[in-house]
Amino acid sequence: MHPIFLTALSLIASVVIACPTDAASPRPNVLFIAIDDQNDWIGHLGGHPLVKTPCLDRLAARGTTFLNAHVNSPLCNPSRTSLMLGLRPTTTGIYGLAPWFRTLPDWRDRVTLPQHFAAHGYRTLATGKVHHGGTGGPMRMGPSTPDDQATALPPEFQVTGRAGGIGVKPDRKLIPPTPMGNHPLMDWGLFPHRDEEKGDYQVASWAIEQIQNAPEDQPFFLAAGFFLPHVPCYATQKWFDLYPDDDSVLPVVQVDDRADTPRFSWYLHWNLPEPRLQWVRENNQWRNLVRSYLACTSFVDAQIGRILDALDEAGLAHETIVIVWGDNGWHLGEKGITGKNTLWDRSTRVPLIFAGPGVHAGGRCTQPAELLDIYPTLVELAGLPRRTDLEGLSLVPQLEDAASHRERPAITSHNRGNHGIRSQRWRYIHYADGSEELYDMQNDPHEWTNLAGQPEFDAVMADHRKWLPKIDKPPAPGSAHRVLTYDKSTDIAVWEGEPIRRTDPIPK
Ligand SMILES: [Ca+2]
Ligand SMILES: [Ca+2]
Repeated sequence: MHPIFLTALSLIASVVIACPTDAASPRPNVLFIAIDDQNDWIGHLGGHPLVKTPCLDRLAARGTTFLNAHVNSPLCNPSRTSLMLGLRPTTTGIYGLAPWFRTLPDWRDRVTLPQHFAAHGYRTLATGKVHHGGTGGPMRMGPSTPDDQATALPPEFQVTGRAGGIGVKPDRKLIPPTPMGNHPLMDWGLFPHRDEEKGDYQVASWAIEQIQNAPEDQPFFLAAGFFLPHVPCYATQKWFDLYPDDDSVLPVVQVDDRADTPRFSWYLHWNLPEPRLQWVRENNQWRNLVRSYLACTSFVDAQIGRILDALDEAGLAHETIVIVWGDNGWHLGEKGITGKNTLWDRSTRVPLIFAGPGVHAGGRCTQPAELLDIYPTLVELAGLPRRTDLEGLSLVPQLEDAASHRERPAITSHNRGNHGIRSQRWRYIHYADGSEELYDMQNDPHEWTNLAGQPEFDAVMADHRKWLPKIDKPPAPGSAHRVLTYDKSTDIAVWEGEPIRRTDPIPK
């Protein structure tokens, strides 16, 4: 056969071959799953030896999981804002539970991650806690007002479903009054109800309906945000029964662990509703809290499993990118506290799992990753136009080869001047008053021995200091709730409007 004819034939063949591929591989859907206050107590992350999360572990096995993924802020609103905007908290000045970023002129028109997908033909849907204020907007207690409508902006998502949240709850708190305000959310324990009465069950059900009824001619970006294991952690007997009712469930702690952490480390969680370890111990609540948290973790895992099963049953698993992330971790006694608002691994390390088209199956990445990386990663995976105004780095190299090197460490900021730098081996912390911590995560995974100040680690410290954010904005207008500022000239910190002096006793 004549060579030109052969070439023509092969061209035709390649066109013919290409056509069905294009038809069978439309732009991938995105299933975007958030878990609130979920630390690294996930089976395959190894954060707790007894935790049962079979659904997330199965997802990790069919995708790539990040074993060293960290939040950019250890608190709901700043963490989620950072992820959705693709900007560090130090760039926006959003560190507290307020403001909602749309109230700030700089970010009023910012195109968030789902809006970028919407702008490129995706149908965007959301249910539950995706932003700090649910599917969008500030946390509100009542119905919308005419003022809201007057300042109406394009919706964060085109379609919104069940609000989720706590769902059914007992008439009164199950645990004794907690110090530092006896906050109504600060509660946990065994509470009889049906799974279906929980907000998270309803969130999963709504997401499943959307998958089952997804239009065939338009890709979707479906966000489902789970509230648990955020407090209050109520669970029924069958979820409690997954865990032994003895002290084997307790995390290992060192009694005087805070002896070598700077006093300033307390300022980051100075006066909060979350009780200290001493209180949960003295009130016989430690095991109850740990089992409640574990039970709720398994409950959410099962709800995610329901959604993933629906995706399989709809035949969409091979054309849907699934991503699961947690917005911040939670201490359950480690470092003498419960709660978040710290720069240690228990507060910053979270699940981050990708699966689906373009993602290597069975990948386990130990390179540091940040939630900030999700925006550019999903944009690249879905083949959308890239943006040049994002501060994260695409994780696609690690999704193709988990060993692919990533130079940048994970950087977590909690209020201006306080930063945690997590590299593959080390955890370095710098506080606003200049005090520091350093941990060798390889030999001291519990971060028990602060190495800062030991001359043999000077080079490691210097190496990590290089990554401290160059932009470090003060709190944005309207900042409130868990906001800390510090004045070097007077050495006075201000926590939620109240001054803290060097000699003030640490609140219990
Ligand atoms: Ca949270
Ligand atoms: Ca220590």
